[in-house]
Amino acid sequence: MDKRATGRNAEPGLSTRAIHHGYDPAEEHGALTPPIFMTSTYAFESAEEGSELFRGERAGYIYGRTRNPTQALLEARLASLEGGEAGLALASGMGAISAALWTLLSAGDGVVIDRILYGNTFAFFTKGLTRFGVDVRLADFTDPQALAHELAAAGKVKIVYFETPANPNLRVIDIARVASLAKSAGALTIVDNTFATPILQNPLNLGADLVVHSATKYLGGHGDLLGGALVGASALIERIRGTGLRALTGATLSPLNAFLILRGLKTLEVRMERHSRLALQIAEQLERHPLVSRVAYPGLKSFPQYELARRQMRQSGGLIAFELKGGVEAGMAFMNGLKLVTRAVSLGDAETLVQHPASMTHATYSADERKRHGISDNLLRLSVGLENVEDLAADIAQALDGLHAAKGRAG
Ligand code: 4LM
Repeated sequence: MDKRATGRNAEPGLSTRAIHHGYDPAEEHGALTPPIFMTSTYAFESAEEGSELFRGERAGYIYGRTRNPTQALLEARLASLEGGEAGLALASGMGAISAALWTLLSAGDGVVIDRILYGNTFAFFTKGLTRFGVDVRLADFTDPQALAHELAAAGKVKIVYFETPANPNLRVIDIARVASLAKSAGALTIVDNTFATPILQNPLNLGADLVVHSATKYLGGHGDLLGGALVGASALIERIRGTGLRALTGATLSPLNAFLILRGLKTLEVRMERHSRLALQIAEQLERHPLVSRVAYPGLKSFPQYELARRQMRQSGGLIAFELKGGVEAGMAFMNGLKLVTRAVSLGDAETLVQHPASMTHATYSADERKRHGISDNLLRLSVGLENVEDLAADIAQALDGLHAAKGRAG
């Protein structure tokens, strides 16, 4: 979508692009909503045309594993929102991660990852890629010296990979700083932007080479689908489409899910504003409570990287990590005492969700790894939804009061 499209002499805003970019109703019988192309394959006008398409001598659709018009619109909108040349839609966040890294890495290559990642991403690197001869190294990316040390120690580092804010403890990493260190070492920087979404930050504008999303979360936004996406330079994206998606994983997003994510994108900015506003109120409520020992939320002044988060992110997002004074036992009792908040993994939905990373999303880390990497066994993760904040606050207050009462009885 260019400047002329809105009649305004500036690039259209994020919501305008999320709603209009890449689609003209006139091309589809005037349909306001883009159609869903439920097709697995495409007819060739002639045998010669089919051969030319396969040889790449002509552009067009061949088969649904690699391209579909509904996916293509989603890819164009995500690329526009992230400020990248091209996008690639995939079946899940893990599908996006594995398609990208299997395309870009070979046996003998090095990769440096941050110590705090979503549990299955951590397992993909440390238990998966290591089986294929990839040298996987860990560093604390909040410490640039530690990253520089690993970059120098490893042989051929091809990729530097991290999440910010990180799952589950919301540690924030300086994207520009890490990307510049990676660049000096000749490595590509890949950033998982799932927690922030393109509404809160755009890693490509800060020097990253590829952005990863689990579209299952905020992009879809309604807890009804799995999806993933990548955004980066066209040549890089087409390499991953041709190798990682087409030949190595087949992790294709269905056209119906592409449609649902396109629908979710239309309200992404509105939702992120509300998620962020509600989460700050809940984080402040938790911070004030005597049974809460620690709250991590990038929008709280007490957050260790508050200044970096303010500089790097437009808003603070919908996730909160916190610990209760009574440890794991109190955490479990608190979760069981909640009536409105749902006990579930995943995040970014309209429903507020709570989970215990050590025994759930991050159970792929051993107890020793969690300890060394700073993922406390006491940590709870709250994905603040879109309900009325008074109702959420009341539910959290009554569950905390329940702990008080239990503590009183025990004492
Ligand atoms: C969860 N997360 O944390 P798919 N990247 C990030 C994630 O949080 C996730 C993925 C990738 C959770 C799932 C149960 C930062 C997932 C993987 O689940 O494969 O779409 O995304 O609760």
